[in-house]
Amino acid sequence: HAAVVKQSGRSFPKDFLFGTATASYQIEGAYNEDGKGENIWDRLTHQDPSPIRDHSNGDIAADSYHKVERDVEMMRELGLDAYRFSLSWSRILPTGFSDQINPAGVDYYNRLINEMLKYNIEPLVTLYHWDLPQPLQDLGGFANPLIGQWFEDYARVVYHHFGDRVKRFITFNEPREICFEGYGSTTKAPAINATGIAEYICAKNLVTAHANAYYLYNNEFKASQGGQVGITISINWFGAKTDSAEDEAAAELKRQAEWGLYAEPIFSSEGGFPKELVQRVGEKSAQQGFPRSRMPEFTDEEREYVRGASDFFGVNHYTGSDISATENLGQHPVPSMLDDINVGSSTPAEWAPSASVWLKLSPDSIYKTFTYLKNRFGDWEFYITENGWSTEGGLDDDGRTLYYRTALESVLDAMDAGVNIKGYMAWSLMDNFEWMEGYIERFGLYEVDFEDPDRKRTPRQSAFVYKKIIKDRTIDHDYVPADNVMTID
Ligand code: GBH
Repeated sequence: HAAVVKQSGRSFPKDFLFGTATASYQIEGAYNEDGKGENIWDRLTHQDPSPIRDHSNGDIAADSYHKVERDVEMMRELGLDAYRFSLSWSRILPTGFSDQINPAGVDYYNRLINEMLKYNIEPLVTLYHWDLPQPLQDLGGFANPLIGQWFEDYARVVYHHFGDRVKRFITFNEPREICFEGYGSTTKAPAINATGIAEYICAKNLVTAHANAYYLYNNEFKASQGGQVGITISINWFGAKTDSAEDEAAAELKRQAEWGLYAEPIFSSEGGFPKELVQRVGEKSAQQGFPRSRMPEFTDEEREYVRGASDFFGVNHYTGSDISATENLGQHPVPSMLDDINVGSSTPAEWAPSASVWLKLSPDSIYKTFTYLKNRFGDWEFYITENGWSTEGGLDDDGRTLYYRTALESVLDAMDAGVNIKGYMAWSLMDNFEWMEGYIERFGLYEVDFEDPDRKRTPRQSAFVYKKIIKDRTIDHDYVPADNVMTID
């Protein structure tokens, strides 16, 4: 692989957090054990006909509910500083509401956290990675403003039970995927498909629910627990395809619709939804005969409440694309977010493909993203809470190794440019249920044998490479693992 020419010799600071990430529904299994309630992914994957590519589900997944010791052993093998995982809301609160706590669910996470802490592996805990309790969905889910109260009540239970040991909480994983994909399309549960309407309603309710959980921590827990609360937004790089004013404006609109919708209310100095997007949706709504904009507004009080409500800025970053005002515009339902912005995207032919259609190796998109974020939103503490590469399986995964090395060089570029990136979580520790793609696309540093009742985990080549990077705190592009024997150092 000649693509990476940089042999930097630069190093990551000692206190930089190297980790891996997973999510509850994707790894835990035990979908109906020990009192866990039904969630929206249980419901979606059990539909007939199945909307999942290989008709699979997360009923067993990687069986992590029964594998605390082995999962932590893998973290120790890699030498991780941190591990990001998510809590299953319906495992802790089977009905979604906080009046009924499931002790077995609390116990599972206690055992996991305690096992990690034995080996100084810091837990980064996501409260919500897409698995809403079904009873709350039956009441409208994120389209109901009461989600703000339900989530706050759940957050109180989480802080109360785990906050003595967990010092970094992430409220939501990827608002775009929750709102746009779940409510404004059919590509994630609950697949509401109220295009051009529900994703905007969800966005306002979600950032407000996040702020509730942030202030709750500040007011009732911070003094005694001393931790931090942030949010993770999926941010890929959208640059203009050419330097024409039209393409620049198209790229700006794309950034605002894909992630500014969630980042701007929390992290910008003005707060509220992004200006050009608000204007565009207002104009389109009027043309379409709506008496008011399809995009809800914030009152001044609401805007002030959400603005600045975070201790850090989490980013899941995977790739990038070039945005055009005129090319590849595609066909979109009316109304819809995609019709509202009406831009096209493409990627350079030389970017290597992964096993996922949407994921190409974009060599400097981390640098571009983070320098942009710092310029636009200011000097936040940033965490890269996911970054990773898919294959169709197999232990020889040069493509993944190249991806991680390239990405980490780009992280160093951004840090050299003064961006305060505090940590990096590789997606993923192990193969898992890849949502609509089932078990077809594999993101793990460890391969999981889903045919084996024991769900045996085996390190891939990239696991050895990542381990060496963590240990050396630098990227040796020439390193080739000598044998495939994994040990705990
Ligand atoms: C992350 O999302 C998720 O947080 C994680 O759970 C997931 O396993 C990981 O990525 C890998 O996918 O197929 O063209 O409709 C990253 C953002 C948004 C990327 C949805 C894939 C589907 C595009 N994801 N997108 S498409």
